[in-house]
Amino acid sequence: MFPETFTGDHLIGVTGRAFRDGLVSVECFNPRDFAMDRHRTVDDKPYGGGPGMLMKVAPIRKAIHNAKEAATEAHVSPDVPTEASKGASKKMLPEVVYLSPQGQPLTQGDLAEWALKGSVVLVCGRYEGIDERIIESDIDREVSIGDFVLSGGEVPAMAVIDGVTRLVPGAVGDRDSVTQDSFSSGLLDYPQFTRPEEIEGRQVPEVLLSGDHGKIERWRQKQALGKTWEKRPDLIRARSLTKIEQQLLDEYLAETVKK
Ligand code: 4GY
Repeated sequence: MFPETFTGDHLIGVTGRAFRDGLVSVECFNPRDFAMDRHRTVDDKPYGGGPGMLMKVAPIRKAIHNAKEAATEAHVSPDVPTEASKGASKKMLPEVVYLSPQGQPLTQGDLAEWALKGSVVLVCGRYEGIDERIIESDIDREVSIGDFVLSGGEVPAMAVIDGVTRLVPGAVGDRDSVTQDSFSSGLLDYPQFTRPEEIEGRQVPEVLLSGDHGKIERWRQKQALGKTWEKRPDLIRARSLTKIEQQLLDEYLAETVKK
């Protein structure tokens, strides 16, 4: 309902560049453009009463269907072509994603999937949301960006667009910074340091000044494991550790208890 949000004019940095270069694009389908009455009504009352309004069913459904149709053009199958499928252009439908606090947590894997597939339909709710039957019939997946409530789905959609954009080949100069970033490994990032060497008595860890790249890599892996264990133990539980990783984490814990 607020297409002005998605012009991309405000975008800076890698996402702004990717938009201007046409590596990614956003097309908006405004429910109001599909409203038939003379007031172009897009809201409706909830059955059972209570505060607030819901999105009117027909306009949001028509907007979703039109978006799906348009996105089908841009959509590519991520499948590696086989002898059988070669040339046979399968009409792949884009995933229709509804952003809401009731959704499953958004993951880096979701973003990677949508970047690879070439298109995704993001449904931005307003008011108190949409009729449950639309979720059942027209939404493939309900996804949340966190346990808090915003006033509409536009900001969550922008978060998705930003996260997908930096995974689009060519959008970020250094591919390594994308493949090595936090969560690709299922762990938090290791701590980072820049100049000066000392800030109010706090020194840059000596190993980072050593020039020994093997040692630095080992230290960073150990830090990533240790920090994740401290700050997000749920991520450690969700992931099995290799023998080497377990050993590094044990070392981190032994070294940290000392201090
Ligand atoms: N949190 N994660 C979120 C949100 C706003 C009423 C439905 C969230 O994804 N979306 O808070 N969305 C609501 C507002 C309609 C979307």
